[in-house]
Amino acid sequence: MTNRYHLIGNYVSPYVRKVLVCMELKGLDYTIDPIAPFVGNERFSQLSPLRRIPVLIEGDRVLNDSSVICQYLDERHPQPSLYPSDIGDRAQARWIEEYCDTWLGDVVVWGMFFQKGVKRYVFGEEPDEAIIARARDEQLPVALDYLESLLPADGFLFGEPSVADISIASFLRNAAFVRYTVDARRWPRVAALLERAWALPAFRKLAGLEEKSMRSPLAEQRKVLMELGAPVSAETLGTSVPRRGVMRLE
Ligand SMILES: N[C@@H](CCC(=O)N[C@@H](CS)C(=O)NCC(=O)O)C(=O)O
Repeated sequence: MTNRYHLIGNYVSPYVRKVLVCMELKGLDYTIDPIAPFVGNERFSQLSPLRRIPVLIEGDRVLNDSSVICQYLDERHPQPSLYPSDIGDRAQARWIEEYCDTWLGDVVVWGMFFQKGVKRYVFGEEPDEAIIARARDEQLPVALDYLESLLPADGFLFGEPSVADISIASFLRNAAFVRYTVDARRWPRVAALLERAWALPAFRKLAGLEEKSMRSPLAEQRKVLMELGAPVSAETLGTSVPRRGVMRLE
């Protein structure tokens, strides 16, 4: 039997992780084509006009953007709900998700993870140390101050884990990938939330696949992920030639 959902996107992407955690929390079956956006073929360009991951395929339906996908999955499969029931809390959760997708994405993904990982290992270029230092020493601390001011001392933001907690934990995983540890003395609530969120079975299950992906060249990732039991699809939209995305020059 074919799975209802097919996801295109690499395990190391925080946007893909958001969707995967939602699917795992909801117990949905899926297949995955774990490509990096940079190696997508022409078919990928058709499915993802901005050449970005994740893309969710459900039969003839193609959905782009992690927030759109998470909300769609939540509406299709309401239990457990990943959006707070109170309208005000729900708006707040969406804002935190948006803040992570945009600003934490800029700082953690483009300022740190792309520079230290993708740029060197995918494009064979030297990282820009000034961009990394600014992201790590100036921009991320301000973002962590802001998150610290929002977070509760215990539990999750709105009781049960919501898309807001998932977003924070997904993006800060990428900071951990480049060996950044949130200082628990300076940001105790952020550090504790990360510990709680990353301990959820959904995050734990993905962590093994992320770590293996990080340690394997793109060309070998499908094979090693299959060996680990990941639901990798038989077909891929990946090529062996990385190219720059549509949206960014850096
Ligand atoms: N707003 C989008 C952003 C997705 C995104 O930027 N994904 C990154 C992967 S970490 C990507 O595909 N980047 C390629 C590019 O921008 O060229 C979402 O939430 O899905």
